[in-house]
Amino acid sequence: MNTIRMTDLTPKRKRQKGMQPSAPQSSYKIQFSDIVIFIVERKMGAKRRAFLMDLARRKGFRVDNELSDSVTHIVAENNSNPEILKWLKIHQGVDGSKFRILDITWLIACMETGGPVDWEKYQIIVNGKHSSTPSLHPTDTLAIGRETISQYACQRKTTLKNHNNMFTDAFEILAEYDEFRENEGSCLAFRRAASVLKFLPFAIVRINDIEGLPWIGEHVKGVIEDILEEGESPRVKAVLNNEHYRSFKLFTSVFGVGLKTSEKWYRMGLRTLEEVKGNKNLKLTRMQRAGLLHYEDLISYVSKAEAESASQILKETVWKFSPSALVTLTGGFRRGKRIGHDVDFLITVPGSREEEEVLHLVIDCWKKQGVLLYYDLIESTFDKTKLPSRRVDSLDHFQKCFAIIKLPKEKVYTSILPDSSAEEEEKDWKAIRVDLVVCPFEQYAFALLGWTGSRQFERDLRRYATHEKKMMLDNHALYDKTKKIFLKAASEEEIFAHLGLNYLEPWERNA
Ligand code: DCT
Ligand code: MG
Repeated sequence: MNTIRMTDLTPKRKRQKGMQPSAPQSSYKIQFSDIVIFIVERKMGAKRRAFLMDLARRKGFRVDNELSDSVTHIVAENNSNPEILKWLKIHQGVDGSKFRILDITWLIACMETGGPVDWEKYQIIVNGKHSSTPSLHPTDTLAIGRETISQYACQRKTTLKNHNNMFTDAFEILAEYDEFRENEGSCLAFRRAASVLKFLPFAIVRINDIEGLPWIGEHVKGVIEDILEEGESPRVKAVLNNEHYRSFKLFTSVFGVGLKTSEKWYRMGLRTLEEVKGNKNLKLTRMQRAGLLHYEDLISYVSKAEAESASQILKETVWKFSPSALVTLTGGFRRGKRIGHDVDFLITVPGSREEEEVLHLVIDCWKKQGVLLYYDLIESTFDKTKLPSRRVDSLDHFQKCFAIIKLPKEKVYTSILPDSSAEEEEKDWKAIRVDLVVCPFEQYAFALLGWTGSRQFERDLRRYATHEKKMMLDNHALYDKTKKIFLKAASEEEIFAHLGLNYLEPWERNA
């Protein structure tokens, strides 16, 4: 059990002066309306104050920028009571003695508990000491269980409730930067750290909170420290302004453009999509041309409602040819996400070989109906004499179709002229990306598990199978190397059981 040490909350570096803007209170819903908090900047610094204000607001607390009569709780860090009273008098022109003045650990305890906690033991009293030392850090129970936090995402329940967006967003940017530079090791390190932080049931508010967590290396720790102390990471800021990163981010946002093409365009001195489109020497693939043509639609996320209507359209078509086919929404939407960059589907036909034909029939039908804006059909390359792939990130061998379809929508007016001035044309559809994957019924559970993701979850599941169980898992099968047999499974639950893992629901796989 660890008790709160005041040194834990002391910033290490001298911070820059000046107010750091935080998101306004109105951005967040107030859940505890009878508490109004004011945070004293003295000794804490503007950036840390803004960071804590933002965090508390996100947790449903009302935190005011100014000290007014509405304030019920004043919170300070590393200050004695007389110091605070003097500061309040000079900087706010108020008599602070009429307020309840509490140590910052009260606010932290509230945020970790998810609601107001008793304030008595957190009061900063006149002689400058706390009336009683705050005894229990609400994460103590977790700290005890820290050793049990697995290094594998498949042993952690990770829902979409992320208490540490501030850090995981930063890691995602740094991981992308490394991905673009092909620094695979460092990229993976940031992704693994992000995955661990997404799992944490509390927000990190001080550096001790990350003690004992897996995958927190020096670089990762440095970024967390920066954000805790300054409210932002200079490293992330530099990446966001980096020309290479910005160009790759833009280029790879086009459907059909990967690292190789981005590198080529970047070397050619291209920096914008206008320059790409205007360059007559470029040989674009059919996929890239479609990606550029429908760029605006594809860059705007697909909503859950749009995914549902794509699902309806697909089912109607599939069932015309194979009434007993199973059509399952996979990918992020199956994990409960509200938005996605595409919609993923898995199709299988129990008790027949009809699945071998169904995709061709769907494509022909959609072509006739004018639903297909683009498609790339890849035939199955599955070879049942081969063992599951050793590569964690390898593609599977199912027949699949990467498509862009027209999704009918409410009437939307889009300009067709570049200066967007006059003429407007009615466009009653939106282009969305759809991945259709077809699998034989006996591989359905493996395909479903593989296509549900997240990618980080899948990577760790395979790594776990290899290193902890001497088994090989991919989207087609599970092979036991010790017994030299393939382990059959009719459901995801059975695959988890073969691997000796507790079952995780799809929405707990958001690692
Ligand atoms: N997948 C896989 N092998 C691939 C591609 C994907 O096993 N080569 C799995 C992992 C996630 C799932 O399929 C769906 O992939 P995406 O659509 O890229 O991810 P997502 O989780 O659905 O996220 P998004 O919301 O961005 O579509
Ligand atoms: Mg997807």
